[in-house]
Amino acid sequence: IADSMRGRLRAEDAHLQLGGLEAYLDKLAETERIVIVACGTSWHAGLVAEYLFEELARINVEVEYASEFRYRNPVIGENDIVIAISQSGETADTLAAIELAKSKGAIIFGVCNVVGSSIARATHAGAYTHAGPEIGVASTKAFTAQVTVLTLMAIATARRKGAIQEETYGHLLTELECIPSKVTQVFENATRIKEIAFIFTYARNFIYLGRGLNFPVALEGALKLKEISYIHAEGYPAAEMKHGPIALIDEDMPVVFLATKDSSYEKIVSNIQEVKARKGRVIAIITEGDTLIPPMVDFVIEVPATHEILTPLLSVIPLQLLSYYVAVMRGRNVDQPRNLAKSVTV
Ligand code: F1P
Repeated sequence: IADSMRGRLRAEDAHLQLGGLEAYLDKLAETERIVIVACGTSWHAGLVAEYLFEELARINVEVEYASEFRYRNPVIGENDIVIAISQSGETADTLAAIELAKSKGAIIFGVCNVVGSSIARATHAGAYTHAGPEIGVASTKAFTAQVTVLTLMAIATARRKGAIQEETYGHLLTELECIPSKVTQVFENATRIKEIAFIFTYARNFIYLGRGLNFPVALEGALKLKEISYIHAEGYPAAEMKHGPIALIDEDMPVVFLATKDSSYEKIVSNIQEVKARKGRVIAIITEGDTLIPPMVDFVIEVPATHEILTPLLSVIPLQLLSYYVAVMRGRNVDQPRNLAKSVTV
Protein backbone atom coordinates (compact mmCIF):
# COMPACT_ATOMS: atom_id res chain seq x y z
CA ILE A 1 0.00 0.00 0.00
CA ALA A 2 2.83 2.34 0.87
CA ASP A 3 4.38 1.71 -2.56
CA SER A 4 1.04 2.25 -4.19
CA MET A 5 0.59 5.59 -2.44
CA ARG A 6 4.15 6.82 -2.73
CA GLY A 7 4.20 9.90 -4.91
CA ARG A 8 0.42 10.02 -5.16
CA LEU A 9 -0.58 11.62 -1.90
CA ARG A 10 0.22 15.26 -1.50
CA ALA A 11 -1.84 16.38 1.45
CA GLU A 12 -0.10 19.73 1.64
CA ASP A 13 -1.08 20.80 -1.89
CA ALA A 14 -4.30 18.79 -1.89
CA HIS A 15 -3.35 16.98 -5.07
CA LEU A 16 -3.63 13.30 -5.97
CA GLN A 17 -1.29 11.92 -8.58
CA LEU A 18 -3.06 9.39 -10.75
CA GLY A 19 -0.66 9.03 -13.64
CA GLY A 20 -2.32 9.03 -17.06
CA LEU A 21 -5.75 9.38 -15.48
CA GLU A 22 -5.10 12.93 -14.33
CA ALA A 23 -5.86 14.25 -17.79
CA TYR A 24 -9.16 12.34 -17.84
CA LEU A 25 -10.59 13.34 -14.47
CA ASP A 26 -13.07 15.71 -16.14
CA LYS A 27 -14.43 12.81 -18.18
CA LEU A 28 -14.87 10.75 -15.01
CA ALA A 29 -16.56 13.65 -13.26
CA GLU A 30 -18.95 14.24 -16.19
CA THR A 31 -19.97 10.66 -16.85
CA GLU A 32 -23.35 9.34 -15.70
CA ARG A 33 -22.30 5.71 -15.72
CA ILE A 34 -19.17 3.71 -14.96
CA VAL A 35 -18.98 0.03 -15.89
CA ILE A 36 -16.27 -1.92 -14.11
CA VAL A 37 -15.01 -5.16 -15.70
CA ALA A 38 -12.70 -7.60 -13.94
CA CYS A 39 -12.31 -11.19 -12.74
CA GLY A 40 -11.67 -12.85 -9.38
CA THR A 41 -10.05 -10.70 -6.73
CA SER A 42 -9.96 -7.74 -9.13
CA TRP A 43 -13.75 -8.03 -9.43
CA HIS A 44 -14.01 -7.71 -5.66
CA ALA A 45 -11.87 -4.56 -5.80
CA GLY A 46 -14.37 -3.34 -8.41
CA LEU A 47 -17.25 -3.94 -5.98
CA VAL A 48 -15.47 -1.80 -3.40
CA ALA A 49 -15.10 0.90 -6.08
CA GLU A 50 -18.85 0.74 -6.74
CA TYR A 51 -19.56 1.79 -3.15
CA LEU A 52 -16.86 4.48 -3.30
CA PHE A 53 -17.89 6.13 -6.57
CA GLU A 54 -21.56 6.03 -5.64
CA GLU A 55 -21.05 7.29 -2.11
CA LEU A 56 -18.47 9.99 -2.81
CA ALA A 57 -19.09 11.06 -6.42
CA ARG A 58 -22.75 10.01 -6.84
CA ILE A 59 -22.02 8.25 -10.14
CA ASN A 60 -23.99 5.16 -11.16
CA VAL A 61 -21.64 2.15 -11.21
CA GLU A 62 -22.13 -1.37 -12.52
CA VAL A 63 -19.62 -4.09 -11.75
CA GLU A 64 -19.44 -6.89 -14.29
CA TYR A 65 -17.64 -10.20 -14.33
CA ALA A 66 -15.58 -9.77 -17.50
CA SER A 67 -16.07 -13.50 -18.06
CA GLU A 68 -19.85 -12.97 -18.49
CA PHE A 69 -19.87 -9.49 -20.00
CA ARG A 70 -18.08 -10.65 -23.14
CA TYR A 71 -20.74 -13.26 -23.84
CA ARG A 72 -23.73 -10.97 -23.39
CA ASN A 73 -24.98 -8.21 -25.62
CA PRO A 74 -24.40 -5.48 -23.02
CA VAL A 75 -25.92 -2.03 -23.36
CA ILE A 76 -22.82 0.11 -23.55
CA GLY A 77 -21.84 3.11 -25.63
CA GLU A 78 -19.85 6.28 -26.03
CA ASN A 79 -21.33 7.91 -22.94
CA ASP A 80 -19.98 5.18 -20.70
CA ILE A 81 -16.65 4.89 -18.98
CA VAL A 82 -15.29 1.40 -18.47
CA ILE A 83 -12.74 0.72 -15.75
CA ALA A 84 -10.86 -2.54 -16.30
CA ILE A 85 -9.06 -3.88 -13.23
CA SER A 86 -6.39 -6.57 -13.49
CA GLN A 87 -3.30 -7.51 -11.52
CA SER A 88 -1.55 -9.36 -14.34
CA GLY A 89 -2.92 -7.17 -17.12
CA GLU A 90 -3.17 -10.33 -19.23
CA THR A 91 -6.54 -11.86 -18.25
CA ALA A 92 -8.19 -12.92 -21.51
CA ASP A 93 -11.77 -12.32 -20.33
CA THR A 94 -10.97 -8.79 -19.18
CA LEU A 95 -9.13 -8.02 -22.38
CA ALA A 96 -12.07 -9.28 -24.46
CA ALA A 97 -14.52 -7.19 -22.39
CA ILE A 98 -12.38 -4.12 -23.08
CA GLU A 99 -12.34 -4.79 -26.82
CA LEU A 100 -16.12 -5.23 -26.83
CA ALA A 101 -16.74 -1.97 -24.93
CA LYS A 102 -14.22 -0.14 -27.09
CA SER A 103 -15.94 -1.29 -30.26
CA LYS A 104 -19.13 0.37 -28.95
CA GLY A 105 -17.32 3.66 -28.35
CA ALA A 106 -16.84 3.55 -24.57
CA ILE A 107 -13.78 5.18 -22.99
CA ILE A 108 -11.60 2.59 -21.25
CA PHE A 109 -9.51 3.23 -18.16
CA GLY A 110 -7.22 0.62 -16.64
CA VAL A 111 -6.07 -0.19 -13.14
CA CYS A 112 -3.26 -2.70 -13.70
CA ASN A 113 -0.17 -3.79 -11.86
CA VAL A 114 2.06 -4.89 -14.69
CA VAL A 115 3.52 -1.99 -16.64
CA GLY A 116 3.12 -2.38 -20.40
CA SER A 117 0.79 -5.41 -20.05
CA SER A 118 -1.78 -6.21 -22.74
CA ILE A 119 -4.68 -4.69 -20.78
CA ALA A 120 -2.71 -1.54 -19.94
CA ARG A 121 -1.93 -1.12 -23.64
CA ALA A 122 -5.56 -1.67 -24.69
CA THR A 123 -6.90 1.17 -22.49
CA HIS A 124 -7.18 4.87 -23.30
CA ALA A 125 -5.62 5.83 -19.97
CA GLY A 126 -4.93 4.34 -16.60
CA ALA A 127 -3.15 4.29 -13.30
CA TYR A 128 -0.71 1.56 -12.35
CA THR A 129 -1.01 0.04 -8.90
CA HIS A 130 2.78 -0.38 -8.50
CA ALA A 131 2.26 -3.19 -6.01
CA GLY A 132 5.42 -4.97 -7.13
CA PRO A 133 5.43 -8.53 -8.43
CA GLU A 134 2.89 -10.92 -6.85
CA ILE A 135 4.94 -13.97 -5.94
CA GLY A 136 1.97 -16.16 -5.14
CA VAL A 137 -0.81 -16.95 -7.59
CA ALA A 138 -3.61 -15.68 -5.33
CA SER A 139 -3.84 -11.89 -5.33
CA THR A 140 -3.26 -10.29 -1.93
CA LYS A 141 -1.29 -7.07 -2.07
CA ALA A 142 -2.72 -6.55 -5.57
CA PHE A 143 -6.18 -6.26 -3.96
CA THR A 144 -5.13 -3.64 -1.42
CA ALA A 145 -3.21 -1.69 -4.06
CA GLN A 146 -6.19 -1.80 -6.46
CA VAL A 147 -8.53 -0.60 -3.73
CA THR A 148 -6.04 2.17 -2.87
CA VAL A 149 -5.90 3.43 -6.46
CA LEU A 150 -9.68 3.15 -6.91
CA THR A 151 -10.17 5.06 -3.65
CA LEU A 152 -7.90 7.83 -4.91
CA MET A 153 -9.82 7.87 -8.20
CA ALA A 154 -13.18 8.14 -6.44
CA ILE A 155 -11.93 10.90 -4.14
CA ALA A 156 -10.37 12.85 -7.03
CA THR A 157 -13.55 12.48 -9.11
CA ALA A 158 -15.78 13.55 -6.24
CA ARG A 159 -13.62 16.62 -5.68
CA ARG A 160 -13.64 17.48 -9.39
CA LYS A 161 -17.46 17.24 -9.32
CA GLY A 162 -17.68 19.35 -6.20
CA ALA A 163 -19.44 16.40 -4.57
CA ILE A 164 -17.30 16.45 -1.42
CA GLN A 165 -16.34 19.38 0.74
CA GLU A 166 -12.72 20.47 1.01
CA GLU A 167 -12.77 19.59 4.68
CA THR A 168 -13.81 16.00 3.96
CA TYR A 169 -11.23 15.80 1.18
CA GLY A 170 -8.45 16.93 3.50
CA HIS A 171 -9.62 14.54 6.21
CA LEU A 172 -9.60 11.60 3.76
CA LEU A 173 -6.07 12.41 2.60
CA THR A 174 -4.82 12.61 6.16
CA GLU A 175 -6.45 9.27 6.98
CA LEU A 176 -5.03 7.69 3.81
CA GLU A 177 -1.55 8.67 4.89
CA CYS A 178 -2.07 6.74 8.15
CA ILE A 179 -3.15 3.54 6.37
CA PRO A 180 0.32 1.98 5.85
CA SER A 181 1.16 2.24 9.56
CA LYS A 182 -2.30 0.91 10.48
CA VAL A 183 -1.73 -2.08 8.16
CA THR A 184 1.51 -2.71 10.07
CA GLN A 185 -0.54 -2.68 13.29
CA VAL A 186 -2.86 -5.35 11.85
CA PHE A 187 0.18 -7.53 11.14
CA GLU A 188 1.07 -7.32 14.83
CA ASN A 189 -2.01 -9.55 15.42
CA ALA A 190 -0.50 -12.33 13.31
CA THR A 191 0.14 -14.66 16.26
CA ARG A 192 -3.47 -14.39 17.40
CA ILE A 193 -4.70 -15.06 13.85
CA LYS A 194 -2.41 -18.09 13.66
CA GLU A 195 -3.95 -19.48 16.87
CA ILE A 196 -7.44 -19.05 15.42
CA ALA A 197 -6.32 -20.71 12.17
CA PHE A 198 -5.03 -23.68 14.19
CA ILE A 199 -8.46 -24.19 15.79
CA PHE A 200 -10.21 -24.18 12.40
CA THR A 201 -7.58 -25.98 10.32
CA TYR A 202 -9.86 -28.89 9.55
CA ALA A 203 -13.16 -27.04 9.15
CA ARG A 204 -15.03 -28.21 6.05
CA ASN A 205 -16.91 -24.98 5.37
CA PHE A 206 -16.69 -21.30 6.22
CA ILE A 207 -19.14 -18.40 5.86
CA TYR A 208 -18.02 -14.77 5.60
CA LEU A 209 -20.50 -11.97 6.25
CA GLY A 210 -20.22 -8.21 5.87
CA ARG A 211 -22.31 -5.17 5.02
CA GLY A 212 -21.61 -2.11 2.90
CA LEU A 213 -17.95 -1.76 2.01
CA ASN A 214 -17.21 -4.86 4.04
CA PHE A 215 -19.46 -7.02 1.81
CA PRO A 216 -16.86 -7.25 -1.01
CA VAL A 217 -14.27 -7.88 1.70
CA ALA A 218 -16.34 -10.87 2.88
CA LEU A 219 -16.36 -12.18 -0.71
CA GLU A 220 -12.61 -11.71 -0.96
CA GLY A 221 -11.98 -13.44 2.38
CA ALA A 222 -13.97 -16.46 1.20
CA LEU A 223 -12.21 -16.53 -2.18
CA LYS A 224 -8.76 -16.39 -0.55
CA LEU A 225 -9.62 -19.35 1.70
CA LYS A 226 -10.97 -21.36 -1.26
CA GLU A 227 -7.99 -20.58 -3.47
CA ILE A 228 -5.18 -21.50 -1.11
CA SER A 229 -6.64 -23.94 1.44
CA TYR A 230 -9.32 -25.63 -0.76
CA ILE A 231 -11.91 -25.24 2.02
CA HIS A 232 -15.39 -24.50 0.77
CA ALA A 233 -16.19 -20.92 1.75
CA GLU A 234 -18.97 -18.51 0.82
CA GLY A 235 -19.28 -14.78 1.32
CA TYR A 236 -22.64 -13.02 1.58
CA PRO A 237 -24.01 -9.64 2.48
CA ALA A 238 -24.93 -10.18 6.14
CA ALA A 239 -28.52 -9.14 5.43
CA GLU A 240 -28.86 -11.97 2.88
CA MET A 241 -28.27 -14.55 5.59
CA LYS A 242 -31.93 -14.79 6.49
CA HIS A 243 -32.77 -15.46 2.83
CA GLY A 244 -31.10 -18.86 2.79
CA PRO A 245 -27.57 -19.28 4.20
CA ILE A 246 -28.87 -19.21 7.78
CA ALA A 247 -30.01 -22.80 7.22
CA LEU A 248 -26.33 -23.80 7.16
CA ILE A 249 -25.54 -22.47 10.62
CA ASP A 250 -24.82 -24.98 13.38
CA GLU A 251 -22.07 -25.62 15.93
CA ASP A 252 -19.74 -26.85 13.18
CA MET A 253 -19.98 -23.73 11.04
CA PRO A 254 -17.30 -21.05 11.46
CA VAL A 255 -18.74 -17.64 10.55
CA VAL A 256 -16.36 -14.75 9.96
CA PHE A 257 -18.06 -11.40 10.56
CA LEU A 258 -16.68 -8.09 9.29
CA ALA A 259 -17.93 -6.10 12.26
CA THR A 260 -15.95 -2.86 12.29
CA LYS A 261 -17.51 0.28 13.77
CA ASP A 262 -19.15 1.87 10.76
CA SER A 263 -22.66 2.83 9.71
CA SER A 264 -23.68 -0.88 9.58
CA TYR A 265 -22.41 -1.68 13.06
CA GLU A 266 -25.73 -2.06 14.89
CA LYS A 267 -27.16 -4.27 12.16
CA ILE A 268 -24.03 -6.44 12.13
CA VAL A 269 -24.32 -6.85 15.90
CA SER A 270 -27.83 -8.19 15.49
CA ASN A 271 -26.66 -10.54 12.69
CA ILE A 272 -23.99 -11.86 15.09
CA GLN A 273 -26.72 -12.51 17.67
CA GLU A 274 -28.72 -14.45 15.07
CA VAL A 275 -25.72 -16.68 14.31
CA LYS A 276 -24.84 -17.21 17.97
CA ALA A 277 -28.47 -18.16 18.70
CA ARG A 278 -27.95 -21.02 16.22
CA LYS A 279 -24.64 -22.00 17.84
CA GLY A 280 -22.43 -20.87 14.95
CA ARG A 281 -18.78 -20.26 15.89
CA VAL A 282 -18.09 -16.59 15.29
CA ILE A 283 -14.77 -14.98 14.44
CA ALA A 284 -15.32 -11.21 14.37
CA ILE A 285 -13.09 -8.60 12.79
CA ILE A 286 -13.70 -5.63 15.06
CA THR A 287 -12.47 -2.08 15.56
CA GLU A 288 -9.79 -1.72 18.21
CA GLY A 289 -11.30 -0.91 21.58
CA ASP A 290 -14.76 -2.37 20.83
CA THR A 291 -16.08 -3.81 24.09
CA LEU A 292 -19.58 -4.82 22.95
CA ILE A 293 -18.77 -7.60 20.49
CA PRO A 294 -15.96 -9.57 22.26
CA PRO A 295 -18.19 -11.14 24.96
CA MET A 296 -20.76 -12.11 22.31
CA VAL A 297 -18.44 -14.11 20.04
CA ASP A 298 -15.84 -16.90 20.10
CA PHE A 299 -12.85 -15.01 18.70
CA VAL A 300 -12.03 -11.42 17.80
CA ILE A 301 -9.33 -9.87 15.65
CA GLU A 302 -8.87 -6.13 16.04
CA VAL A 303 -8.10 -3.60 13.32
CA PRO A 304 -7.40 0.10 13.98
CA ALA A 305 -10.18 2.64 13.50
CA THR A 306 -10.21 4.59 10.24
CA HIS A 307 -12.59 6.58 8.03
CA GLU A 308 -15.42 4.28 6.96
CA ILE A 309 -14.61 4.46 3.26
CA LEU A 310 -11.05 3.24 3.91
CA THR A 311 -12.17 0.23 5.98
CA PRO A 312 -11.55 -2.47 3.30
CA LEU A 313 -7.84 -1.59 3.22
CA LEU A 314 -7.57 -2.76 6.83
CA SER A 315 -10.34 -5.34 7.24
CA VAL A 316 -9.12 -7.56 4.39
CA ILE A 317 -5.67 -8.10 5.93
CA PRO A 318 -6.73 -10.41 8.81
CA LEU A 319 -8.75 -12.47 6.31
CA GLN A 320 -5.74 -12.89 4.04
CA LEU A 321 -3.62 -13.91 7.04
CA LEU A 322 -6.27 -16.34 8.29
CA SER A 323 -6.38 -18.04 4.87
CA TYR A 324 -2.61 -18.14 4.75
CA TYR A 325 -2.21 -19.81 8.15
CA VAL A 326 -5.03 -22.30 7.58
CA ALA A 327 -3.51 -23.26 4.22
CA VAL A 328 -0.01 -23.66 5.67
CA MET A 329 -1.37 -25.79 8.53
CA ARG A 330 -3.14 -28.00 5.99
CA GLY A 331 0.15 -28.45 4.17
CA ARG A 332 -0.94 -26.56 1.05
CA ASN A 333 1.41 -24.77 -1.31
CA VAL A 334 0.17 -21.23 -0.76
CA ASP A 335 2.22 -19.76 -3.59
CA GLN A 336 1.16 -22.27 -6.20
CA PRO A 337 -2.32 -23.60 -5.42
CA ARG A 338 -3.56 -26.48 -7.54
CA ASN A 339 -5.50 -25.68 -10.72
CA LEU A 340 -4.82 -21.93 -10.58
CA ALA A 341 -2.76 -19.86 -13.01
CA LYS A 342 -1.33 -16.43 -12.33
CA SER A 343 -2.55 -15.12 -15.67
CA VAL A 344 -5.66 -16.71 -17.13
CA THR A 345 -4.90 -16.05 -20.77
CA VAL A 346 -7.35 -18.42 -22.46
C1 F1P B 1 -7.74 -12.33 -12.02
C2 F1P B 1 -7.67 -13.64 -11.21
C3 F1P B 1 -7.02 -13.41 -9.84
C4 F1P B 1 -6.84 -14.74 -9.11
C5 F1P B 1 -6.08 -15.76 -9.96
C6 F1P B 1 -6.72 -15.89 -11.31
O1 F1P B 1 -6.49 -11.95 -12.40
O2 F1P B 1 -8.99 -14.12 -11.04
O3 F1P B 1 -7.80 -12.55 -9.07
O4 F1P B 1 -6.15 -14.54 -7.87
O5 F1P B 1 -4.74 -15.36 -10.12
O6 F1P B 1 -6.92 -14.60 -11.94
P1 F1P B 1 -6.08 -10.48 -12.82
O7 F1P B 1 -6.90 -10.08 -14.03
O8 F1P B 1 -6.33 -9.57 -11.67
O9 F1P B 1 -4.62 -10.61 -13.17
